[in-house]
Amino acid sequence: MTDTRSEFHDLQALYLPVAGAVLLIVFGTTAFALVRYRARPGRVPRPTREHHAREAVIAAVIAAIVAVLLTATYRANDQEAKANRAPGFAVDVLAFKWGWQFTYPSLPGVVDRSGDNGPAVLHVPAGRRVRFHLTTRDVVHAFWVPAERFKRDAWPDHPQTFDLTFGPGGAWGGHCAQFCGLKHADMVFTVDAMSGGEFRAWAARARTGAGA
Ligand SMILES: [Cu+2]
Repeated sequence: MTDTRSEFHDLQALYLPVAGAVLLIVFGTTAFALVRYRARPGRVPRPTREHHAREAVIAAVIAAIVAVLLTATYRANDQEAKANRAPGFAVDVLAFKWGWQFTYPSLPGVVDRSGDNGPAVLHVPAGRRVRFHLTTRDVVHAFWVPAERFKRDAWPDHPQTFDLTFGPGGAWGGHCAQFCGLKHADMVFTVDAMSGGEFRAWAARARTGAGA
């Protein structure tokens, strides 16, 4: 999966009407019962009766809705976790207390790291599939880009592989999403998604800088 935004947008479009309908039914029947069956002088409540057939139908309908939601959710999660067979531009992400390091296997020597110059910048080509390898040097962190609707834990001994595609020309914020100690809140980075030409120019500059 590369575009996690569309995947989860579709999922939200399924959940929202169901949640809305449940809200209307619950609040509606409660309000109706409050008004219609409120206590009045001289009124005696009718004894309740069992409605086995009706209750069985309602249970079946609820079970069917849950089954649809579960299937759609697992399918979206599965799509998100699946790395494409053809890896795109590769980035190795190393999380550490308390920063990020981005290296690029196709650009040897080029390193973007959090440090004195501020948060690390992750450079990626826009509109192209980017293959990530994510791990951590110390404790568990999490790679989170809210604009991509993507979050993944970083484990010390279990590197994670996933694909993402970033929209054209933009800079987005990224955070560590797993409380990891004193400076957890400072563990941020920026994603700089550049168009093809811009990206090639950056790669050429970065490579020259790395060689120097
Ligand atoms: Cu962290």
